[in-house]
Amino acid sequence: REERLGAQALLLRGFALPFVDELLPALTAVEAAAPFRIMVTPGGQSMSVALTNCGALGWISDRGGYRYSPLDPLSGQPWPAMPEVFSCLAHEAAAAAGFAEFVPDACLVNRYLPGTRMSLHQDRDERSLEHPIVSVSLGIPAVFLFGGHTRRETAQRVPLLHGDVVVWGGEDRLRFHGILPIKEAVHPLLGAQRINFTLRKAG
Ligand code: MD3
Ligand code: FE
Repeated sequence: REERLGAQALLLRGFALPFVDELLPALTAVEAAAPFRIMVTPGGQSMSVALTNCGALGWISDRGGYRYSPLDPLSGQPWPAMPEVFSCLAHEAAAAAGFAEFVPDACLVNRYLPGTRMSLHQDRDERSLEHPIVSVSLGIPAVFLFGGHTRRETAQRVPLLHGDVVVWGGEDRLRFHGILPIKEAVHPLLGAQRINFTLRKAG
């Protein structure tokens, strides 16, 4: 149930399934303290995906740029603490992919409704790019675009399903990636949405 996407990118099919009973109430608690919201890009466009964060640092976007912040700009308060089940899952998945001692300090939670997409981009707002990123998919399916180190290289299409975990590090850390528009579907636990959360060492 392991698929190698790159030299240091590993897809762990269903890795999060044993954690789901604990992940869902933890997500509900995060969302209650820091609701999903649509952010604006530095260029002034509204994003398609709604997002929130938990942990010491949260990723934000506004007219001033992309960055990590210890405070939720909506409430002025710190982001909700990272639930233990999130950090445990991230630590175990990173270890399974060969990254020992991964301790995330930031968790970006993305919510996709049908029709929502994420265009090709690189993740480079973290202070050190040495640390891996662990991504967890829940709810309705998505097609993940796994590109190269330049925008023009053609991207592989990889389906991501409820419970799938991907770990990205090393030479694959700066690959372009994105999500195709989500198809209409209903998941028995999450309804008509996909939740993706990524665990990062941002500070
Ligand atoms: C490959 N999220 O939040 S997760 C993001 O499904 C993001 O919501 C997508 O891209 C989502 O930035 C994809 C998979 C992922 C996350 C980070 C990566 C793939 C990555 C960083 C480097 C290379
Ligand atoms: Fe990304």
